[in-house]
Amino acid sequence: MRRIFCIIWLCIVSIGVINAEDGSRLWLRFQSCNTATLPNFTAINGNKGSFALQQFQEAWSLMTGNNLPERNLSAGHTLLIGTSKNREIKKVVKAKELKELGTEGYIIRTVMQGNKMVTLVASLGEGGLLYGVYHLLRLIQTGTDLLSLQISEKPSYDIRILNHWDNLNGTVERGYAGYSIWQWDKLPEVISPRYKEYARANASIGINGTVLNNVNASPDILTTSYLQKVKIIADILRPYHIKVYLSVNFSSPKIVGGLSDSDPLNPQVQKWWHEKATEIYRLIPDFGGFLVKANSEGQPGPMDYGRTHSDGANMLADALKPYGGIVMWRAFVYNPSPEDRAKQAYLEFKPLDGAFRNNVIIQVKNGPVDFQPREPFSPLFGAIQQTAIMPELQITQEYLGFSNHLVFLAPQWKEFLESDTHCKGENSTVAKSTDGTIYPHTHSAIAGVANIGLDTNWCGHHFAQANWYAFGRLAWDHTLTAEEIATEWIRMTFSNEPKFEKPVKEMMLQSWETAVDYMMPLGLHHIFAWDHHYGPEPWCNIPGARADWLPPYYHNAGTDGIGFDRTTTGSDAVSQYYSPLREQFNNLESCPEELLLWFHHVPWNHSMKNGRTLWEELCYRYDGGVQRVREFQKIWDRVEPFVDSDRFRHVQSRLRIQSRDAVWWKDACLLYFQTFSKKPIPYDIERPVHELEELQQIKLELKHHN
Ligand code: GCW
Repeated sequence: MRRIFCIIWLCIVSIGVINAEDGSRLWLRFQSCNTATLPNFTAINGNKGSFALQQFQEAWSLMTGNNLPERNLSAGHTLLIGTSKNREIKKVVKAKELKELGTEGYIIRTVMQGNKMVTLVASLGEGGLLYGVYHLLRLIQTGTDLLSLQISEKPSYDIRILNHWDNLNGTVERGYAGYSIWQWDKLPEVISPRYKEYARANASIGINGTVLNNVNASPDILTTSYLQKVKIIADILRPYHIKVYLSVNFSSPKIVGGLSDSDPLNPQVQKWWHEKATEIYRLIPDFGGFLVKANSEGQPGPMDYGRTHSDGANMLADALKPYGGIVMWRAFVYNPSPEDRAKQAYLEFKPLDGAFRNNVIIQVKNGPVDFQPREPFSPLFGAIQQTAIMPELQITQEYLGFSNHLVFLAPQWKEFLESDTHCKGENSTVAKSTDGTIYPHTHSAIAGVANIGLDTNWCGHHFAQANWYAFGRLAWDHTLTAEEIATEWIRMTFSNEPKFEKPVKEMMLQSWETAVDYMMPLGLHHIFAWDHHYGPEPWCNIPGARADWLPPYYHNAGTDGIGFDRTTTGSDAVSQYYSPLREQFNNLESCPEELLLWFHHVPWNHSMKNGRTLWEELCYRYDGGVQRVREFQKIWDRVEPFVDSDRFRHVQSRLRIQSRDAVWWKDACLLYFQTFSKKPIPYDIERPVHELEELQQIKLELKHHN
């Protein structure tokens, strides 16, 4: 009777909560009226004081209103959570099995012991146990049958890390969800409850590292007073198995340390870094290491002293080495030179392959230019072999409509990770060339530029939470499909109701290609408005600005056609790829149409595979993007009965913005490119509703936090 009462009470409470959903609980709502999907656990057992066990209890009590009684295996269904040292675990799981999965891997299994049913979560380490517990909780939340579980998992990448582009003054570069969650001015005294919630959310998806500050790094972060603040955050994150890392400014020895320079070959400079490392590790014994943007977009670096990237990275690596720290050295470099920007990172880093210490990882953006809506993979993947190399993905939507547009990025990241580099023949995917399969190194890693801020719903747009979630899940297991990830996320964040899940999933899975179509189809790139990157400005021409910061550099539209010629007779970027890719990209006929204007300058009359001319196809792509956003609006309106009103209205309103923006993109790009193609927009396509001149006047006053 009490139980029934409790369930009814919970349902009433839940309904109340449903009306007041604000997204703050992310995918960890642990709210269940649907007792049919709850497992019939009667007891819990495990390592005394285990953090993972506590985490389970917390979630369980949110779902049921009760804690599970902690007792030995007894009649009924016991949940057993323990490391390989636990006696009960030892009885059922072979030590060898756990060893093979490493300290972060885990086993979840249902076993019968006589008439007793046991569901166990086992791992070599506490980290693995935590991940196992969150896996089990995910199964419960998504309504999975738990009667015969046989799961064993280990992560695809060793280091699964977020990069915050958060400045010490609380602003976030390319952040669209409010101010930084790190409240430096209040630390170390005042500790925001968000730190813990952040840690738990990341742990639940397998993220085990975070870089707290912007790669455009303030040297202040290495001052003793900031390090004491960093220590507080590290202490909070530690139980969640998350290590703290910092972005460092290469000129720190000079600026913070008062030395005459920051030359990596200067013994005084080396000594300064060693001492700094010692100071950091005294405060934070498990400190992860440094992330460095050097000699890139005006940041200082070893080349200021005539040294190389490897000189710089190795010096830092040597300082961190005694403590087990690593250096993530970014390859995002390009200079205002006549050389095609897309080629420059490769030209600078390929010759240095093998020149780095084994605690250095080269961090490379997914594409060769800069997080564009769609890019081919960077040719450095597969080409760097003797040094570890890690992908950098952008979770924050700098180039995808900020937090106004619904764009689910898992399909983009899957396309990238599954791209075949051909570095060791067929099936040498980017994933395999970075996760240690093809080139085993001391560490494998993947980074995502965070989209997290102080907004109540963390990410600005409720659906942007899905990108944080997807990054974690793919870093853990890059073989998951975008659809699997969307299913999990929808069920936990919104609802298990099929009438909600199915259409919303379809919308999410189409959303990236849709945004590509209404922004930059067929391989177009970087035709954004100046500096803030919101909205179209393909005509943008600022006198005196660097050519490679201006759209015409990338689209090259003229009466003869459009696109960047990167073939062997153009910039020859194609030759940075392995055969047969380079030949495939080089040839207009075999180049994938999705990347056509990335690699080729193509006449307006060029015949596409579907028989349309390039101009016509461009028009249909833009229009298709607009039409699909309108479909998204309809899908969302139809699922209203299954969503709480706050989140419903919020997303509905954002979709309206997205729809208007899509039309803006289409009209701006088609009317502008039409001045070159001089051809009519096919007559079955919706007519532009703006004048080109009117669109060219738009100058958004967007705050750009630097
Ligand atoms: O895409 C560009 C962004 C910069 C960013 C830079 C980088 C942190 O516009 O804001 O700076 O990339 O990745 O270093």
